[in-house]
Amino acid sequence: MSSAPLPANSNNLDAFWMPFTANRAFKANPRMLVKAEGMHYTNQEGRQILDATAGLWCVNAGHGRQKIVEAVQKQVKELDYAPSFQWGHPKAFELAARLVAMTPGDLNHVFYTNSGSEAVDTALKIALAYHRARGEGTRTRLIGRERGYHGVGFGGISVGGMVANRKWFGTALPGVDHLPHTHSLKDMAFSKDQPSWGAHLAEDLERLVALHDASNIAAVIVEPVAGSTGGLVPPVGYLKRLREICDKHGILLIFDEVITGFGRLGSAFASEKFDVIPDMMTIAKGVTNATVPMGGVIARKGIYDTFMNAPENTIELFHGYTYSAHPLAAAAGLATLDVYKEEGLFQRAAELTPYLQEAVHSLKGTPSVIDIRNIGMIGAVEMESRPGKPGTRAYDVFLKAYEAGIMFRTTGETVTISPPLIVEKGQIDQMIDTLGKCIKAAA
Ligand code: PXG
Repeated sequence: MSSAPLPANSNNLDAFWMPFTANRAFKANPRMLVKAEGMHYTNQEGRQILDATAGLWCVNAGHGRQKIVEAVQKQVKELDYAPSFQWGHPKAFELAARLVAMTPGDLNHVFYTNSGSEAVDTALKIALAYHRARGEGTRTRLIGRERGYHGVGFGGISVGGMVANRKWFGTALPGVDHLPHTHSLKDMAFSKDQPSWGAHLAEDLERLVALHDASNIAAVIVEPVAGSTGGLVPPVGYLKRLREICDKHGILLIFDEVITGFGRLGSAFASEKFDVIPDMMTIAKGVTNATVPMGGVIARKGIYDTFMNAPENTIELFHGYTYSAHPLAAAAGLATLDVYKEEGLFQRAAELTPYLQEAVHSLKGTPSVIDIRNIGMIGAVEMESRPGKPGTRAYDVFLKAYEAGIMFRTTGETVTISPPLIVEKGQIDQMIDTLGKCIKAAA
């Protein structure tokens, strides 16, 4: 049964059970990345791969940024770890202050996690505890949305709306409902930026209130732009309407800004871009440029203040992680925010948006392409499935593009582009040109 450990240089790829990966296909034909700098990865064969997806929507300032690398190196020597339960370290507070200075309204308090999934579960727990602390403990129901992705914790898959992420894992959280997703090929195919159709879909929240009564509903969570299910852009007026209905019924509104935060839409956060202030927002990914894992929940003042009514020596919220506010993550976060600011990367993303928009929409008319969507530095190209073989066309495009030296992401039959915000126009051209060729080749 047990065997001797394999030598370190062995090519055995068996032991690592890879996440969200076709393990056997990958291990038969690995795409191994060994270096990254700027806009490029280098694979094990020494080939350069242009990063059209900022890793997994997270390396917004590009790879191997010296300032961030040095900050982490310095930090690991100075203070490798400090607990955040009943202890603190200065950079955790400094980063929180910097973050809340970037958020709109009174989104003034940061609760640190290590990932987006933990941020989502944390936000849902805060919502429940908040209502209870106010004496409205019957507000327990949570509302997500079809085609939403909120990570892989039990909370996240419960409010999430991706069937493959849910169907294997039992009943998940009870008391969860879903709003309809906002995508309709018939009504919005090839829309540029926000589609004009679809704001009325927010009214479905009124139906759920009528069904359950507002006194039983704690929170609504949505991605301002649904990333993982293929760049679904919110219809004009939709998010504002959700905000209004939540306000009317005392329901908390949570924006999952794990992808939309830190410049992806040409603003610090989607809440700023869409001029809608949620009660809580979740962050992760771009907060540290993905150099060190970190996530968080940013809550409005009124939520934080509600918890601060307990006697002074009691713990107000029984929640947290060993690595909440890890010093390396805090150091990476501070340096990352410096880089964003010094290089004006959010502004740069806003300025490049029309270019990416025209580039991605130039693929209209390519055989099999049935929709193209874009907002900020997100582009998505959806193809028709091959009869009886859903998903295979996009997977082929993904593999062909890798051979051609580009990293894309796919979901279903959609290919998404979400490059680091340092991308050059010529590199956008290269991405689109390669994508067009690969789509044709995958006919
Ligand atoms: N919320 C949103 C909106 C996300 O996009 C998470 C939560 C979970 O974050 P963590 O850090 O726990 O993974 C995410 C993550 C893709 C892709 O290809 C997207 C994510 C992760 C991996 C792949 O679209 N988003």
